[in-house]
Amino acid sequence: MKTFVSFLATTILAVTALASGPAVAQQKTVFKASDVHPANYPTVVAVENLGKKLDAATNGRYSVQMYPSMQLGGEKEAIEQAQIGAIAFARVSVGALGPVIDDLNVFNLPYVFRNTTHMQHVIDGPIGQELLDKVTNSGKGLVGLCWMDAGARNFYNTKKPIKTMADLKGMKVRVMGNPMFVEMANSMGGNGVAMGYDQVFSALQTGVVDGAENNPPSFVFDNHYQVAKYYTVDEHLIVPEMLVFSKKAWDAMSKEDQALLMKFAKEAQQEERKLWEVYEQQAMDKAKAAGIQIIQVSDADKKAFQDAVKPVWDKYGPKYEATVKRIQEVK
Ligand code: GTR
Repeated sequence: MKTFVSFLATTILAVTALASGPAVAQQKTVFKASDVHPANYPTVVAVENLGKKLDAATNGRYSVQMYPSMQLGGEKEAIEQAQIGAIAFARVSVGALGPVIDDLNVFNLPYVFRNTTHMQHVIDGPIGQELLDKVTNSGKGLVGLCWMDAGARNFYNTKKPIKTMADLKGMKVRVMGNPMFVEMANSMGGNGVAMGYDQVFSALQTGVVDGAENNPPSFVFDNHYQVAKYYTVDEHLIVPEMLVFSKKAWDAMSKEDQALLMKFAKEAQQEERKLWEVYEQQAMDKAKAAGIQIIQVSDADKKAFQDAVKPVWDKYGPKYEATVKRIQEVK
């Protein structure tokens, strides 16, 4: 017995030494992160920088490996992979997350924000935090870390300049995989075609769709401008993005490490915004230099677009009425 006790004591000591010694300190976790956008895109850079900070603050216990350019698939795939813990970070549009966590769809209502500044005030404030928490508490295997800016979305196409809504008539327009957007495009006279982002370039090129809709950086830096020569600034959607984290990975972290990750995520939200402003301008400059015809919709015509989406509001608006009211009250 004595021998056994002393054996046990020695073993415990050895394990403790191991636990506090270099062997455990060197245990490393590399978090996989997925983004549909290429290197240098604001969302990609912000998550990479978050990773560098996490790496430094944890002495390399945690680091981030970014997989940009849809290397791990589109956004639907990224969300699913994060849910099962195959990857840790998915930076995705709220357009793609809405079908998974319905509360988020309030941000997918066309023209719900007055402008991008209004949207920023909403995501930076209590409503933004509540929706991040809704994701975390949804039981869907995700943690809502932070928001990211994605400007306003505009129509572009391979056929002709869209100057008024009538020009959209009968056009096959790719939208994100969310029924709200199909109905939005249809209510404006087009034919909404829901499709993953990974298929858009080829669909435009082969004529499977006539057009799509997105912000200037996506239009330009994901190369859609090479095939779609007409870009109409109508700003029908201002949809922010979210950086979500796998609940599985989250639960395996200590409270202290979780707090660090949250802190760096909040910093990433602000960093991405600064990068975004510059990138959006660069995208517009690049589009102009490439000879893209940029059509600015007049205020009167914008009103026509806005009026046209009434059926979308009639169908989805009532469900989000209370939040919409609060959004409208934000200055
Ligand atoms: C972009 C957004 C992506 C993706 C894409 C799309 O603006 O950054 O996350 O959602 O739009 O249209 O699918």
